[in-house]
Amino acid sequence: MMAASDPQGQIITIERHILEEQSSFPGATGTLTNLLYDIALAGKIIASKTNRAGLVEILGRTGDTNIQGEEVQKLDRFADATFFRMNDHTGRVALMASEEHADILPIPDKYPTGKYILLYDPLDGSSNIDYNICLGTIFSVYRKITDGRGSLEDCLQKGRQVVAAGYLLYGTSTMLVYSTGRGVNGFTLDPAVGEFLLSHPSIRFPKTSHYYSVNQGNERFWSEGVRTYTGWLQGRENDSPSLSARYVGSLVADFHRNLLAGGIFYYPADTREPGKTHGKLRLLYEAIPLAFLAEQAGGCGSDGTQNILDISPQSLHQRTPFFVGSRDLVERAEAYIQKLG
Ligand code: P6P
Repeated sequence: MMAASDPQGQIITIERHILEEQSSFPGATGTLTNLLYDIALAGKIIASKTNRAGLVEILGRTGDTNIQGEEVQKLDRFADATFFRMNDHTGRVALMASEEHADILPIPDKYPTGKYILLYDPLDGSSNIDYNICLGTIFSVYRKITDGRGSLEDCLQKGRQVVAAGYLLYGTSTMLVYSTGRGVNGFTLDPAVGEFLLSHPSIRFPKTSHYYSVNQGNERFWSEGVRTYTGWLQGRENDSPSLSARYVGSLVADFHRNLLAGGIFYYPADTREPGKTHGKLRLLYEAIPLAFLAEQAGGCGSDGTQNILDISPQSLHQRTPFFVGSRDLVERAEAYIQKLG
């Protein structure tokens, strides 16, 4: 639903929306507000490059591999550096952690630190860069819980402690979708004026779902419960929802479509190799922020047995099986896994 303006026809920019949200938080100092501004600006800068990724200076691989063992694209590195540099000097953040880096990212000593912790996947879906397919940035914000300039413990908080989370989607248009715990709102970048304008207020999963998103090329590695659940989604049972399959291979794009149209994304644990027994997706950088958003929109996120937001992270790059989307579909997946394994 496009609603870039309020009933009186005024244009609602993300700046105005964040400021108005701040006013509903007693005692808010404006630090989180400004941090969200900084994230929005980082998104605009990254978007300006993803929209021109076909040009030599930003396309292609760097020849390096990241902590995940994945090839680092020039655009990955650009997005990662942009997120860090937009936040390293502001005094709003005590510590950062990026899906692209093995360890936590302290604030340089020459800069002040603040009370928030920022975790981000700077460019999710980057294996799709060469094919001009949607990409995304995913972020989550926590309060610092330790003394001093922050430590790993600050990054390993449960998803229930998330203060704000969201994603940027670099698609046919650039969107910023975020929540501070008071519902989910979507903003579309108007490149003519360089502003994110409110286009999707108060997003909720529809009551009726339409899509399921999973890489069915991995089906032979799934448990019996997941295989049977997938058959249910496809219409093989009397009470099936008979959904259509949609799988982009960029988590943010798949999540966003299912959020607006109703559906579920899942990347189950698979038995292919020991490292993937726990699934492919990252708990801190992908599952927790999207599970937070899903819950704020009336859905939920699960690892197949428990709510993602209740998991105590043990390491920065911990992986997890991930089921996220319309609540009824996620809960049915849990039921099949509980019954059949
Ligand atoms: P597969 C991208 O690399 C990513 O992390 C997510 O964005 C996406 O949902 C998933 O991996 C795709 O993985 O194994 O289906 O290619």
